Amino acid sequence: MADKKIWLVLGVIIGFILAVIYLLSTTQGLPKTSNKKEESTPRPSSDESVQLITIIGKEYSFEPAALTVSSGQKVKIIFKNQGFSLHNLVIDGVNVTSKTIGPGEEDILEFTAPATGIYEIYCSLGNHEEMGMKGQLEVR
Ligand SMILES: [Cu+2]
Repeated sequence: MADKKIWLVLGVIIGFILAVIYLLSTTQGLPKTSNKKEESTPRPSSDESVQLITIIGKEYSFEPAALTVSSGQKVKIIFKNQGFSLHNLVIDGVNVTSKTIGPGEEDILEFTAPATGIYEIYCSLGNHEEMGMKGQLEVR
């Protein structure tokens, strides 16, 4: 009697596991073929097209001070403060402003390059811009 029960329970468990495996393989298999094309097109193109730029800010400069990007390009700027006081990075006309960060800190700015032209970059704190914390973003 006890043996029969164990086999019955085992049979139910094995049947359940097989059913789950079957369901998983069919549910994964079906959308895989339909999603593949949608997923594979945007992923590589968005990753490839991001232009990564690192800008070092300190007293009183940006390095590099001249940037060139293409209009419509996705741009990711890693702004690092390697000075000894607070700094930030503002790009005029692009609506891009970093956080004000302390020495050793960094902030990441992401935006899509606007229409062609030259956009001023500066630090908006104190007289840092006058002292030389400025640069230019050229959009071609
Ligand atoms: Cu500054």
